[in-house]
Amino acid sequence: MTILDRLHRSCARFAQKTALSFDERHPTFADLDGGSNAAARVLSAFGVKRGDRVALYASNSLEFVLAYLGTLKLGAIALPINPAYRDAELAHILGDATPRLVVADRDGLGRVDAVAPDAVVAVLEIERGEVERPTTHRPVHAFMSALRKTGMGPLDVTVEREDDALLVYTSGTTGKPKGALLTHANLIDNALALIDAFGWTEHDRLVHALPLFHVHGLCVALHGALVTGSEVLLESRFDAARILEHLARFEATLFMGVPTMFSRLADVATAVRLPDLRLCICGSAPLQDAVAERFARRFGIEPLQRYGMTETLITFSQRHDRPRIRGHVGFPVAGIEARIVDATNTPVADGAVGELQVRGTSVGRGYWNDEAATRAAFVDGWFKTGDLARRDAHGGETALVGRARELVISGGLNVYPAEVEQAIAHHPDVAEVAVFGVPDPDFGESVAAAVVLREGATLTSAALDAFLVERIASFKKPKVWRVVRALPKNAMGKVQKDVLRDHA
Ligand code: MLC
Repeated sequence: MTILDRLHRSCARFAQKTALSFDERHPTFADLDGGSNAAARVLSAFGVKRGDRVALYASNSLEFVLAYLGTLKLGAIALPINPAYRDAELAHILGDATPRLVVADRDGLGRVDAVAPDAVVAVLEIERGEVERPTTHRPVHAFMSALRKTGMGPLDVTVEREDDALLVYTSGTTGKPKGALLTHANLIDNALALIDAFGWTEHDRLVHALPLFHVHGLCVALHGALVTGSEVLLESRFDAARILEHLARFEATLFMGVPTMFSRLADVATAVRLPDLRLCICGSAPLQDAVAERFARRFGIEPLQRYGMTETLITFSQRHDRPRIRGHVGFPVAGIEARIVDATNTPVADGAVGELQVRGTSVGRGYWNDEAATRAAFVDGWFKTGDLARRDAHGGETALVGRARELVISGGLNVYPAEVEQAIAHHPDVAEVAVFGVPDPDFGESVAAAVVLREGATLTSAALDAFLVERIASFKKPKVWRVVRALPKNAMGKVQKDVLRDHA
């Protein structure tokens, strides 16, 4: 069984029910099924075959959903890319994943053209309103127009559980994003496990304000809705006041988000009440108790916490029918085993802190084109999460207490300092740089940088910020800059980021 089989089942049961609302359009489950069949045919006409990668370089839209499902229906691999990525990040991903086709919106199109003029055969433009003549040398095809002219009947392609389905690039420890590969089995098994943990049924109504280009929005939110046959209001972006209004008007029963979203929702100054909302699910970053408290006080709902990673999908969750303990992420979901180990990979006793390792149905194969990174990610078949965890006494809930690796999670987005350090180090006036995370009231954590300038250089933080604009996605740019005379180092010559963090 795959997500596609379950989508098919939802279509058979709820053919005429609205599946998804976006931008004044309200396709039914039958429309989604037919539309994604047509999308598969359009992609196939461009030569996309089983195993090929199809890049989806765009923000949320109905077209994104159709192109994604169409890709899966061909047995091809969907490659969602954050549209915030700048030239270097995009060039790396396109060069590494070598997609046969890129589906992009207008902005994305120009960027693909600039960074990969020859790497990609064709580009399908997601039209929004008027289509102007594109400024590209390569043939550009209007996706929705092509879709309307194409047959909606089922395709003669069989997709197996072990087929690769999804390739998502995550910020890399070594400075370059790495592609985490997930199979159809990973996707469906995790969707079913989460549906059980959340008590999700066809009667639920989800306001979906997460980006579809990450696994939270795609695999947790969208897959769950397609599999259960529940209705979704898809948002193009997160705007707290607007989302609150939509939650009320749509009579949403479910909402999912990253901690920043819960924090911003709790701060909206309106009297809106949400009597239909039964469950709010928070993940992708640690939820601070204070944020949970503010949200619970405002809306009378304690967010349910779950834990995951792109590479493993969601491996821990609290349950909808059990009390929620703040600062905890519940238990391993169905199909997942977990252990907490010391530096020799020996399990520690309950109550002790160690690295969390997981294995089971949703843990992906590893990294695309990178056997060394894949080998390093696993030990004896266990995936090393790099997160430090503690299981409460007597096999109770697990709490995440820190990270074994340097990683900043800003508003639910992963940023590895090495990647930002490399970008800053390219500036000719920079002698040394260290990037680290600092607490942030909105994003939970944000990126900070300490820079040592070359002799005689007089660089301002504004100039450094401007230097980074076209080099890295803006969410990775430091929000706090310090120009320092020297970086604090230990006896081994390693930069003491905890010292920098304390100063910042
Ligand atoms: C936006 N900005 C951020 C940021 N998001 N800066 C730091 N951290 C972030 N997370 C910056 C932009 O770069 C921009 O800067 C400015 O804020 C305005 O951009 P925006 O797009 O209008 O921001 P906003 O809508 O406010 O976005 C905030 C957000 C968004 C929280 C809604 O970041 C978001 O959707 N986060 C969710 C990410 C997610 O889905 N993660 C799941 C990964 S999967 P400038 O300089 O250009 O003005 C995973 C596995 C799991 O982790 O377990 O789920």
